[in-house]
Amino acid sequence: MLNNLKQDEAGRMMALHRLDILDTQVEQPFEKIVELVQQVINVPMCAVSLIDADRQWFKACRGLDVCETARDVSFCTHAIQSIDPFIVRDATLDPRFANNPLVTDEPHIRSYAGIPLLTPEGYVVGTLCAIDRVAREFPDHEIAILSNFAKVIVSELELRQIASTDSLTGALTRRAWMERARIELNRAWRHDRPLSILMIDIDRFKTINDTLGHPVGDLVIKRFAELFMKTLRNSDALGRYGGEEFCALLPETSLENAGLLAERLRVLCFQEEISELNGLHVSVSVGLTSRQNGTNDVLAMIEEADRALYHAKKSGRNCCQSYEDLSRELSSSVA
Ligand code: GH3
Ligand code: MG
Ligand code: MG
Repeated sequence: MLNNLKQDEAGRMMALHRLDILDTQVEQPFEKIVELVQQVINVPMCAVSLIDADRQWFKACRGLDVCETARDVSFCTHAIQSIDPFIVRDATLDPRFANNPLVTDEPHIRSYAGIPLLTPEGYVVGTLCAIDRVAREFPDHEIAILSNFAKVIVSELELRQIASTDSLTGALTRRAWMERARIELNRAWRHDRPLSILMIDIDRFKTINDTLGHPVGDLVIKRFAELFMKTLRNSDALGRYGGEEFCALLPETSLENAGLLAERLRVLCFQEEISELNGLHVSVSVGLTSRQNGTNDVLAMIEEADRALYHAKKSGRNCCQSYEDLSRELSSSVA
């Protein structure tokens, strides 16, 4: 096997996060694989494990009743140090694992075979592992089967990533962004943390297409997306919500800070020089909203940001509007 393993942890974490797989819902291809492994290798436990900064998270598993464990006790942490299969025939005889709580206590792991999930870039993001409660060998033909399944998993992860990326801009597709927003909103809700979203729509975009042509329109969409991605933080997520409409997910961001960011993006867009526009400056309008106490519904937040965006358009475009200011104005004008 080609030894192109990259071992820097920061790069490995970025490769893992690019896959956008952590905390996502159950998906069929991975379910089928763990089921097949369980049957073919005849093991009580099997998992597709992704190694995050301080935990291992199971995209799919059988025979284990948790969806994650701490990284420091996990066998898979050892398995990702190399591109070769990592095999423990009897954990009670291995000084690295004899006192491990996963060995001495539930689920009483006794033997383990983990195949590294090696991405084409050369990072091991996790393992496919087969686990037994008795000491056992994992003969070559079983390791070969596991290795083939591990390759299928990596292909599935790549396909998933391609399907979740908008080809023109590199932003997330609407579906992938919604999935990420759902995960982040749940997290914000659980830990009572702030979270905001922006909806950004390019102003009078039809005119650009009509006067300068569709390819120039495409170029504007692409350049603005680049500008957004450059300006957002790593932990934020940009989605292409529709044709010339973007959505930005801002975890750990208050409404006030989201407002500052929205304004910065608005100004950057308007200042952007695109030679194909022959001196024309293109603007955007932004609607934004923040997680209210108890809000746990992505669609409700999008609806709020959309209403604010609609209002920004009505107010003359090239401006930002928050849903919170809007509803305050509306309720004071009713009173
Ligand atoms: P407003 O300020 O109200 O947003 O005006 P607008 O012209 O931007 O309004 P609208 O949202 O109705 O028009 C968006 C246009 O974007 C319509 C569609 O033809 C064009 N469009 C959608 N997707 C693409 C794309 O991928 N490339 C290009 N060039 N144009 C697109
Ligand atoms: Mg528009
Ligand atoms: Mg639009």
